[in-house]
Formats: sequence, C-alpha cells, structure tokens
Amino acid sequence: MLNIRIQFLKDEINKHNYNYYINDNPTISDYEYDKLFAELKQIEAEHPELITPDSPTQRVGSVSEKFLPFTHVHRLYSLDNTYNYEDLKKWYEKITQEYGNEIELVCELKIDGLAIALTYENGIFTRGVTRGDGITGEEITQNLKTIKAIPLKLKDNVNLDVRGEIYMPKSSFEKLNAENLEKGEKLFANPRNAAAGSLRQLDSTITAKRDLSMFTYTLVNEGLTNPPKTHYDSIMYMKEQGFKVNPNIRLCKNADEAIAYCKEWENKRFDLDYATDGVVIKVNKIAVQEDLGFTSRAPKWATAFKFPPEEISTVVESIELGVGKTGAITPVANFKPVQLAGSTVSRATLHNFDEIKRLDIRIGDTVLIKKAAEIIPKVIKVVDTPNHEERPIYTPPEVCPSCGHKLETIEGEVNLYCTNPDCAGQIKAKIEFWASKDAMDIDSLGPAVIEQLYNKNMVKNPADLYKLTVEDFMKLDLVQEKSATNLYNAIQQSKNRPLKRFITALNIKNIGKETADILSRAFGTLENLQAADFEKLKELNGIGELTAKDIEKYFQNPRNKQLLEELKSLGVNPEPAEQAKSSKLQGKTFVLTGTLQNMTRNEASDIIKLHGGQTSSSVSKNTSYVLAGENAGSKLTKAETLGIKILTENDFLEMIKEE
Ligand code: 3B8
Repeated sequence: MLNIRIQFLKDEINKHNYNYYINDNPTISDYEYDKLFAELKQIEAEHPELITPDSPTQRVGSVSEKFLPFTHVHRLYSLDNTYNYEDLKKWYEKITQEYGNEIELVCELKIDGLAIALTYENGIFTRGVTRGDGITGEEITQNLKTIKAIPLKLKDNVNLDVRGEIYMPKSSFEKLNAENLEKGEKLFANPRNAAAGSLRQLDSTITAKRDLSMFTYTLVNEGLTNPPKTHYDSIMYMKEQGFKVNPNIRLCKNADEAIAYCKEWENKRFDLDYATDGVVIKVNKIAVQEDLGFTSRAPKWATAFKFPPEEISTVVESIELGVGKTGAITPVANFKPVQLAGSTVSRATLHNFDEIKRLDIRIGDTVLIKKAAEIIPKVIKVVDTPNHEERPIYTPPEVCPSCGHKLETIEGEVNLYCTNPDCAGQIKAKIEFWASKDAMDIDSLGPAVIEQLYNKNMVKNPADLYKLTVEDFMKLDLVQEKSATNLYNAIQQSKNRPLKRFITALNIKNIGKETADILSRAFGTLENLQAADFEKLKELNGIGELTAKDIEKYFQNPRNKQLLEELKSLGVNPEPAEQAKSSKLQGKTFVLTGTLQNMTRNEASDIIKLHGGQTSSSVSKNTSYVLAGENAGSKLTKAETLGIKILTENDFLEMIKEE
C-alpha cells in the first residue's frame, strides 16, 4: 500500500518538475506541489528503507569530502571553431564533395556553460561527470542531482549516456551577484563562472540553492533497440525521455541556410535568458557522422561558428583615480552606461597613465570598448570624432587623490605612487587586502565597513582591528547586534591563520601568496622569517635578489616592526608552517595525475614541497617526474611521449623514505 502511494507521489512530483523546469508550463500551484513533496518526505522519514536514488527528495544535497576523478567511457571531444562564413562554407563543401550535394545540417545555439556527461542505467540517473580534459573528469553526481532540469528517472528503462551544458540563467546570475554584493561576498564575473562555482561545491546543499539548468545536446547510444538515425531525431528522443533540450534548434538543407541561422541569432541571442557564444552546426545523419569520424581532438562532422566579440562605443564622462594597497594610483574611466555582451558597463580600468597617453583618451571622447577575456571591459581606442582635438589632453595628477601628497615615479615602473604612509586611501586599501580571501580571510569585513571604521577613527592599521569590541561595531551605521557579533568573531577567528596567509596579508612589496607560501615553508615561524637576512633569503628557491631585498627592507622598517609587535601583543599568532624535512627533491618538478591510494593529490603535493620539490599542473620537458595514480589520463600519455619518468605511488613513497 505504502509502496504504491510512494510511487504515485514520486511520479506526480517528477511529472510536475518536468512541466515546471523543462516545459516551462506548470500545471499545479506551488502550494499543491509542496503538499505532495511534504507527504513524500514524511513517508520516507518514517521508512528510510523505501528511499530510492531517483526519489525527488534526493535533490537536496549533502557534503562530500572531495571530487573523485572519473575516466569517461566515451571521450568528450571539443569542437573546431569557425569565425567567418567563408570557413563555414569550406567546411561544408569538403563534406558535400564526399557525400553528395545536399547534406542536411542541424543548427543549435552554443550554450556558454559547462559540459557534463550523464549516465542512466535502466532509466535511473546513476552518474554525472564534468568534462575535465575530455578523457578524465570529476564525478559530481550529488551536485547534479540538485538540478531540476536533470531527470532522475527517464520515461523508459533504458541504458544511455547524454552530454549537455550546465548553465545559470542570466537573470539568476544577476540576482546571485546582487545578493553577494549585499553580503559583501565575492562577485562572479559572468554566468558561466557562477555556474562553475556553484557546481564545484563540496557541499551540494549550496549547489541546490543556486539556480542551475541544463540543455542536453548529445545522445550516446548504448544499444537502444531502435536508435534515432539523425541528430535531430536524437534530440526529439531525449526530449521525450525527459531531458531539457534547447528549443531553438533548426534543420537546414545546406550551408546557406545555416549561415542565415547564424546571422539571425547574432542579434537575437541577447533576448535570451542564457549566454550563447556561437552556433554549433552538425551533420544530421548519424551514419554520415560515423563515417566522417574525428580528428585527434574534434569531430569532423560538427563545427562551432563563434559570434564576433561585441564592441560598442560610449562616452568617457570622467576619469576617476584610485589608490591601491601599494600606493599605486590607478585611473578608471567612467562611461555613459551601455549594454555590452549581456550586462551594463559603466566603468573600465585604464591601468596606468601611459595607457591613457597611448590611446590619447580625453574626457568627453567617444571610445570603443569591448569585453576582453570574457568579462572585463577594455577600452580599445578613441573613435575618430572631430571634437577630439578641441578637448584638453588628459594630464596625470601630481598629487594623491586621497591625501594630496606629492606623487612619485619609481625607476622602471609605469605607475605613479603615493608614498605617504598615512594616506587614507592607501590605508583603507591595505586593510581591505588584510581581510581578503587569500590573506586573513575575514568574511564580512568589506569595503563599506572599513570605510566607516576609518572615518570614525577606529582603525588606522590592521592591528587596530583586533582592538575592536562588539560595542564598537554597533556604533557603525546599519550594523545590528547580530552582524556586530559576527564581525567581532570573524576578526578574532583570524588570529591564528596559517603563516602563509599572514605573510601574504602583510602586503610586502613583490610578495604574493605563492612567495608567501615559499617563505612560510622555509622558515616555519614569523620569528625565523624576521631574523633571516638577505643572504639567507636569496638562497631560497623561487626568491630572487630583488625580492630578498624587499623582504629584508620590510622587516627593517620601524613602522613595520611596530605593527608586528602590536599584532603579537594583541594575540595575533599565525599558525607555524611545517618546515622542510629534507632537500631530497630539490630542483625536481612533479606532475600529479590520477587517484592515489594512500593520500590525496594535495597531500602528495605538500610532501613534495616539504622535501624541497615543486609541483606543476602540466607535463612539459621541464617535468622531472609524473606521479601517476589510478585512472591517470592524458598527462600520463604525454609523459610517455616525452620520455619522462613515471612513478607509481610506491616508487614515490620509496623516494621520500627516511634513511
Ligand atoms: C561533438 C558534438 C562536442 C560537442 C558537440 O551548446 C563534440 O555538440 C560540443 F565533440 O561540445 N555548448 C552543443 C554544445 C556543445 C557541443 C555540442 N553541441 N550544443 C553547446
């Protein structure tokens, strides 16, 4: 009896999920849906033995320790790109020469998301793996189960694999960023990064809270009795089985029709609620696809036509000056807001004053901007306007925009610097950096709070943060008791951060988080580092003479000495780092691949560093060893080709064994 009711509830909920998330056409109210869901949850709570992996209640998520590598049963190839219609025609002509004049094509939008492979056994979703390098990806089944567009159970009890693209709708991305801004959390650069960040959560309850969706576009036939004979039919088949497929797919008779499709979507794509960066054009007949086959990296039967990068012109209304944590002055252009590649753009960094001079940007000029490297808008050039010559040439500032101190140049550098140690702009930037993710990681201490703390004379250097009480925070605007307590706790909790973070946070010239890591491993404690002289510093692998000088100079500066004393007396006591055990692996570079049995790759990497070695993520002729675990993929193949020594886990353990 209970079994029947449970099955009924599951089927109902799955049906409504399908109507809601895939067809965009709900047929019951949220209230009715919630009631069905609550009943199912209730029964399952009382009878846990009746919970099955395809139950809609299993979409809530859980916490896992790490993602495991998984070698794809069928490799995921990439697509070759075409950037113009001539190349597209050439690609088509090559195919028609072999297979006759009218080879039918399918055009579909190229979704700008993350490729994923899903496996179904007897109609049940059993595994989902990221693309990875196409050969090996990461198994993220738990996270994928939280995505409602992924059916947990198909219409038929079939075995099949599908591929598709996970994406975050543009509107959800905007909303997520607005919320993160409010909370002072990290902003995602674009919907793709937001989707990637949401998917790569070890705690899938976080993934569950993010609005992710998926379009499936490839069916990998695993012995269906009557498999689809065309790509178009396979899309229809996947839709019928419960997958979400993109509705804007079109059958085209020839290349001209495909080109018409591309032209049509080049502009229409901005009306969609998901990001597309091109059109995928595929040969429709599966038999022809199979005959054409693959090159070493991509199918010959498909190509991706990439939309040209978007450029737009707008007016420079002002050039704003910012002071960074090093005292460098950065000019930022404020534009008349324009829409570019799906978001509103109103500012872009001009990097430095040489760049303004090079482009001869003057306030009031019309400039051409584009989105470089995915998201950051970049000024390309001044658009030729008759009025340009009449406007005054931009002159760099002579004094600091924040404190009025005279600016200086540093030999060999393009920046202008404010060298006033009491400069407000610089102090605020330094404290922001102190609290940032890679440094002391003080969540919730964002620019707005720091601005107020500084203006109310409560904080002038990082040490002052540790003197603040809950009552102090309650003096700030818009800070209630709860967030005051949170701020206080977050600051107190940062007192024992690992040494490498503390060194990073000090903002020593030329010392980023990588160098901080080297220093922390080499010296173990802050006291040891402080005591190290130039000679000792420059001997370290990865520290040059200039850097060694900068470090020595930092610790000799009386102001810095005082800051360190003060931090210490306030109980800021960084956690010592494990110091080098030997220099057995000195000068050796390791690449880790596959799954190890006795340790994670991160642990192995730590061991290598403890013995003076280095790790790298890619195999090259500079690689000394490849440490290969189970399911090692392309890195192993590459090492074999290059003749690089391959170690098993046992070889490695033997290598580092104590004498
Ligand atoms: C073969 C077919 C790769 C892809 C493909 O929307 C192959 O079809 C592929 F080797 O990457 N991003 C799509 C999209 C991506 C691919 C595809 N179809 N619609 C996409």
